[in-house]
Amino acid sequence: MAGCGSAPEGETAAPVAEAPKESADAFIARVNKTMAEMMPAGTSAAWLSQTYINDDTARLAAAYSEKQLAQLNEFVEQAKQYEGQPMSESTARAIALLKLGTSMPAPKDPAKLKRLTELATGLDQAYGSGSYCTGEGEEQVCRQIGELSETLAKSRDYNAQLEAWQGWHTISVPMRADYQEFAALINEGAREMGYKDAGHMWRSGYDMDPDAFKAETDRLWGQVKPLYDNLHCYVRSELTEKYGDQGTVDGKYLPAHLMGNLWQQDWGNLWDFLQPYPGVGDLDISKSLEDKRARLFADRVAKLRDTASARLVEEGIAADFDIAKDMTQLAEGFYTGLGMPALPESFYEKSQLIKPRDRDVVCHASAWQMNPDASDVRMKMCIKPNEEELTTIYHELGHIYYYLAYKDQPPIFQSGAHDGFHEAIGDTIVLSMTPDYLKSINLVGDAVVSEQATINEQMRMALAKVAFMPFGLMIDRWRWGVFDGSIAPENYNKAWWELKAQYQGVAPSSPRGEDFFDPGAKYHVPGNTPYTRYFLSHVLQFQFYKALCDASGHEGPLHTCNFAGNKEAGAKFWAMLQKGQSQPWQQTMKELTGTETMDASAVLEYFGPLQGWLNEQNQGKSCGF
Ligand code: X8Z
Ligand code: ZN
Repeated sequence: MAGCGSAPEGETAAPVAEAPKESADAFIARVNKTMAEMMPAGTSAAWLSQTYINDDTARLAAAYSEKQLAQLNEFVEQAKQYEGQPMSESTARAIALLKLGTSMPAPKDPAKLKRLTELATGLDQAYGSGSYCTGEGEEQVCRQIGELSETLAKSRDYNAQLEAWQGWHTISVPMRADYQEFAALINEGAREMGYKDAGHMWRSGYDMDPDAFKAETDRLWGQVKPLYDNLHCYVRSELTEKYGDQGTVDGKYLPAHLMGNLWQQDWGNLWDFLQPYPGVGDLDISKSLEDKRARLFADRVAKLRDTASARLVEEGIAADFDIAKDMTQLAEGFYTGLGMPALPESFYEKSQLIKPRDRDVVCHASAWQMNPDASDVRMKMCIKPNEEELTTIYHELGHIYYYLAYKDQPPIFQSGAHDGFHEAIGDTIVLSMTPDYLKSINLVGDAVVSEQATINEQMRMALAKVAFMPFGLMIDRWRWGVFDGSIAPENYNKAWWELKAQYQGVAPSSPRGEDFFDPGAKYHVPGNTPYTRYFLSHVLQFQFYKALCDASGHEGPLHTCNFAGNKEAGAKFWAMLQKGQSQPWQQTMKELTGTETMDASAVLEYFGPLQGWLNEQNQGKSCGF
């Protein structure tokens, strides 16, 4: 960028005695100012490229990303002259964070940088427009992720599920070569910044030694694994009951296409046959939402004089929007009930709540801060009326409220304490969605209090949270391996399925050779979003939940706590969010929870009743994978 800085490229740091012309504080002030200036146009281009997928928006998004990454490289280079210079703690932190300002470190070579941004945008759009088509000509039927996911969620037909699962995994086959090139380029960028590879860089963002960080994730997983193993064992026997020999792969693994979800990261859609005590307690939130949507549609149709089919389609779309907005407002109500501000009006005008019919978009849910003062924040989803989507809205609003809370921090500190914190905010609130709370928002009837109802509630939560944990870990175990070279391109798919077997105990029902590229069928791989954050979030959210329950004066077992409407809990949460990334996460964590370490004992405390029940159920069964 013209007029920015003076450090010549590639030269070593200035001798300690000779102070740079611009003070470190002034340098960081300039970095913040430039970041703030560049942000709106860059995020607008990125928003467009995900909500109007075509070559033009791809070109714009790549061009802005190129500018931003080149600017970042320049700042990182300039920052070198401050090594060993005296400066305030806050400036030192800002300088250290600068290098970690992207998960896509770019090579300095302009041609390579340009190529990298084109690959990244192309992969993102390829995922968003992914479509599985069968039949020819007029008979051709194409299904995108929403429809294919719905088949997995609702069909119990072995072959229909297999076709949907395999169909989605065709969309990533063409990504393989681009991903390989992409990985090599970000590795090069990371090395130029002084990291061993891109994975090493990703692991360096946690205010601790990157090797110690990896060990920390192993330790946390070790805490939860016995609970996961128990859940896996129970689910495997239920699958066997339902599908016979086809309910497992080799009697050991859960078949990838039978888990109700394309990636087996959330098993909640199998509630119909996994609920321990059928019908005890009324937790069919999806049904309530579908019914509500049907009522909204019926109300609209009742007012019509002209019921031509085109008109009905239009009213159907309007009802889809009505229910999506309704669900979003339910979630907003939780946050405002804690004393947090209402969402800006522009949120509802500018967000994408439902899937547009006229173009391809990236449906994978995300939350956006468009400008530095967070006056323009948006959510991008393709909401459908079901439980999973409702909890995703609560999740996304967690990101949005983080943006709103830290808006007064300088741009470099406008981020989560670490990325796992950002992912944990909305999920902490989801943990508070107890039957009492769900009743208060009219999604279920009167809460049933009994041991069986407790086990049902716990199972409902475990199928989402506990099932997720090994998945949260394995994705980056794969990418770290790709980046450090221990997973060679010719073994991409083999390594992927080995990790899935090892961590999740999941396997495909037929071999998935190297003619496939199954990692590309998960958004965060083509989207280049680091994934360990979600694993960490699944530990942190239970710690945050416990701390907020304590703040609210909750008494009794942890899983019964609902802190909705509690202003003390809200104030504590908001205070944490306001800190952003301005201090090491350990400090932020201590202010909320009283401890500086991540720890899964709150997960185990929460699921205490279920763990006991599973132990009984699994007696005499042979478990393990
Ligand atoms: O990607 C997400 C969010 C956006 S940050 C919808 N999640 C992970 C996923 O879907 O794979 C939330 C849980 C895990
Ligand atoms: Zn998220």
